[in-house]
Amino acid sequence: EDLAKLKTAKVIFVIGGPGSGKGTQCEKMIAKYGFTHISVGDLLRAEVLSGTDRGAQLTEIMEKGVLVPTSVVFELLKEAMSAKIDTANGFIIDGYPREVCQGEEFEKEITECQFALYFDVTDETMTERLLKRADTSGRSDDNPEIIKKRLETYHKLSEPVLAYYEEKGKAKKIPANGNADDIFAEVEKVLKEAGY
Ligand code: B4P
Repeated sequence: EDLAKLKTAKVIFVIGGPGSGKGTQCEKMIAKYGFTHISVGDLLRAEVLSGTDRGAQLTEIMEKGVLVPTSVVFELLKEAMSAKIDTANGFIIDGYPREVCQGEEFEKEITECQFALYFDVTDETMTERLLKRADTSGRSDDNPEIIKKRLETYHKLSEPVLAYYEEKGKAKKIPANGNADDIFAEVEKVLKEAGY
């Protein structure tokens, strides 16, 4: 019954490497357009803090800079969407899909996304941003060794996700090495074209 409702959801995916500015741009989109934001990274960190068995296993995985099993991510995502479906005015799902199979599963079980926003940033810039955030984030994965690993994981598993949506004609690629306001101006153009 829940799944039937979810199938009616409007969904925009936000993808890009670690430190590509997903969270930052999502905040701006929520403020301007009133979308409902789901950050998969935040869901996973909340699960860790909740002290469940599922959470305990996640800490270890995230501190290795690798991806959490797709089945776990999908369950958390469905729970989070279900909790908000009655009030949601379109979802932006941030940090998903991070592997092609995640996108395929979502499409099969829930719905096709409207499009995937992709933030295109060099490894150097991503690394710089994450190291800067490390001063204040308290995130155990914001350290040089794990950042390197996260970038590797990203190139191997998440970059193919861009190609997957390009093939479907659904990728919206945004150059995102610059400052957050200039990047947001590009995001606004994409959303305007999409009718928002
Ligand atoms: P996430 O929480 O998604 O972490 P992230 O990739 O680092 O992105 P985040 O949104 O935090 O950073 P942002 O680029 O906005 O994932 C963490 C871990 O969770 C993964 O490694 C993985 O293990 C697991 N996980 C998450 N999703 C998963 C999935 N679908 N499947 C399996 N596992 C999953 O910003 C970074 C910094 O840059 C910030 O400090 C920001 O202020 C700064 N910044 C942003 N834009 C800037 C700009 N234009 N100029 C200067 N600085 C900027």
